[in-house]
Amino acid sequence: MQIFFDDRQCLHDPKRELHNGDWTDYFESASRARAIGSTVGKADAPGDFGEAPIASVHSPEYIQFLKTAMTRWREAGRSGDAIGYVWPVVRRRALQFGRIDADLGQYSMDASTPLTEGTWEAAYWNAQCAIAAANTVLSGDKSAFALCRPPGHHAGRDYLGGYCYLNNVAIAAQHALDNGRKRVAILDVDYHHGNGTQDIFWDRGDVLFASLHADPATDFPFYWGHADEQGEGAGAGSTMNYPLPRGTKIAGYQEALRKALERIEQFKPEMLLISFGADTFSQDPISHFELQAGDYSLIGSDIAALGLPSVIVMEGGYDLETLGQNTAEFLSAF
Ligand code: SP5
Ligand code: ZN
Repeated sequence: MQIFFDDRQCLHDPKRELHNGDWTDYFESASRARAIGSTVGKADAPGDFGEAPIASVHSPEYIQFLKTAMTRWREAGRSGDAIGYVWPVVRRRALQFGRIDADLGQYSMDASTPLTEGTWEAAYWNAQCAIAAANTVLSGDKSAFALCRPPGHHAGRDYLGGYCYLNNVAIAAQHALDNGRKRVAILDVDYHHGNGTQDIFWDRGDVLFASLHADPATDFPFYWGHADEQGEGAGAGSTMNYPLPRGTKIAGYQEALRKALERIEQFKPEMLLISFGADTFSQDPISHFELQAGDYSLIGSDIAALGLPSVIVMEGGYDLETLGQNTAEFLSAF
């Protein structure tokens, strides 16, 4: 399986985040990429597909914000990473500000996703990896892996959050649709709900979004991922949410996975894109499922049994000791 990674993805390197009310080292570190890279085998740098595939998912204002936020932050006299501290609750109005703090709130959904000097460049090459992986499968390979980091599934059309800036899996899915595919499915098996991906394809009938995740009644991102969220308009019924309780083990996980896979089969997609997070692992420092080593090959096999051309995109997973092994195990099923 071809694997895509670009060293520039490590230019994004926030120092710390707010965790349970205190500052802690940033969980989504560049070391994650190295941990995964050391177990999954040789990776290739992606080609440069340009900004157009990114702009077909994200708004021009948001892309401009990502590119310029750090310069504006410095111009405002700030040291350290750029983090918002005030939000337009329920997006009151589309006001235009010149003030960086106001824009940080306008274009983000949480305070745990700082911008650093290298964030745009890292996010850009990160997205190129996802596009390259999709392109490889469009060209006939059975599967490909985008070693994305920072992750993407919490980022919406015009907002960042949950360690995510550009929605890599959504960009790859849209790239497939813009290159001749009529219907694609996205299966999200990160511990957290993929709110950004859901928002992006909410009213779209050509993309099925199915997600298994910790019940948002107890876990981030709280405001998305409940079972009754099923899409609207042309997308009514094309969003499927399978919230699972904390403590979920492989048996309960596979039961929900079977339902999601049945739904995907009914949809008859031409391509499957998988948002893979290893933060479902029992030892993950910010998550609460009970999956064990060995379970990832079972989950991978269940998904691979669909026999669909598959693009696997890396999302979360924060236990550096086991992240590489669990990811390699999942990939080996494809
Ligand atoms: C891609 C991805 O996995 N993003 C996750 C973002 C989660 N950010 C906030 C997590 C807050 C976790 N607090 C957990 C307390 C556990 N005792
Ligand atoms: Zn996650």
